[in-house]
Amino acid sequence: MTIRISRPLAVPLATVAVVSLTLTACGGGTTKSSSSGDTGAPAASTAAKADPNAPLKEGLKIAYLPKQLNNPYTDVEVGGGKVAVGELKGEYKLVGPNDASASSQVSYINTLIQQQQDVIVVAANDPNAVCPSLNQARKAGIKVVSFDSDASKDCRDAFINQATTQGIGESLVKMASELAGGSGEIAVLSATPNATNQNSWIQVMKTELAKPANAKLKLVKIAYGNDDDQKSFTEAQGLLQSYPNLKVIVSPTTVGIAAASRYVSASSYKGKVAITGLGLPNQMRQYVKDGTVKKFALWNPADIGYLAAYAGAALKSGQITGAEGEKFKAGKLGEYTVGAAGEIVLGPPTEFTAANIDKFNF
Ligand code: RAM
Repeated sequence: MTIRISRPLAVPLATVAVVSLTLTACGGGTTKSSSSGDTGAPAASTAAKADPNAPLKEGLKIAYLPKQLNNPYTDVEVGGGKVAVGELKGEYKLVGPNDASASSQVSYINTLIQQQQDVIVVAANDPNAVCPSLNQARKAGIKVVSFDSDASKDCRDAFINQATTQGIGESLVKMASELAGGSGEIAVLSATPNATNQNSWIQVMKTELAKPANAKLKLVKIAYGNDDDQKSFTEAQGLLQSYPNLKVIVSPTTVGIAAASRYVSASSYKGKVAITGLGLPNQMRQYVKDGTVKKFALWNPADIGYLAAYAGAALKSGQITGAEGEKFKAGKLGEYTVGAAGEIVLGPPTEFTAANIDKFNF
């Protein structure tokens, strides 16, 4: 399958030279929802015609609904959104639950509809649970942009993906393989069992692990820390106790990787079991410095929030409808092109090691 990967014109992830992971430009796409069913989707927005020259509307009410509020990743993400909404001369709003459980976001969406927001930017805790209310919002004229964790594509206008799903899954396996020396037991410490983003990355990981090149790597368990620090800590401990031959814990969540690193750094497993995955450099710095963690990856979460605001404003202003091939400008990030199924890809992730981590501050 070939998809169009949107290429920003000028998008350094940081102002310094960094080692970017090599990503393939195939596959990826949006995540699959198990049963989208009849989601009450309004008539396809693509029926409307995009006018790339339409002026960007000012004063737009742009509301952010991340997976959960008490997560340092969320703070960085919506921080970028706030900056962009300011540039757009709009009204920024942030609401959200304190836990990332499947149905925790529905009541917030209903309130945002009543408040007549212009754009809802949402990181779905479950691709389908949010759908009926998101489609109510769309029927009321609100543009829905999913970011970070996609909603079913039947109930949003565009999806800001942090990097290609394929690329993230591949890089997770690549880092695990390097750390395991090409063979041995690995485990995944994920976020919640319903998270669209983690589940789609794990799906790619499984496909990668089934390839002959990875035949000696064995995925023994997928554990869920629910993006709760304490539960993630306990799950990491449980993995190490249950699997004495475990070589690597791969945690594709900033909450999980930080909790697992904290556990291992103070345990007898330090230096014996590797931790990798997706982490915030500021949370991971101490574990890289003390030798617990050799490498991990991420993108700049602030850029996702920033790009989502510009995509929402472009949708609400009629510059784009979410159809493949449409282009819009995203402030300092430059021009983006909408890919297949309304997906807009931020750019490649960055791999962090002791050699470059001090160049990043988020
Ligand atoms: C956690 C969340 C988020 C994910 C990052 C990598 O903070 O699960 O959705 O994108 O990790």
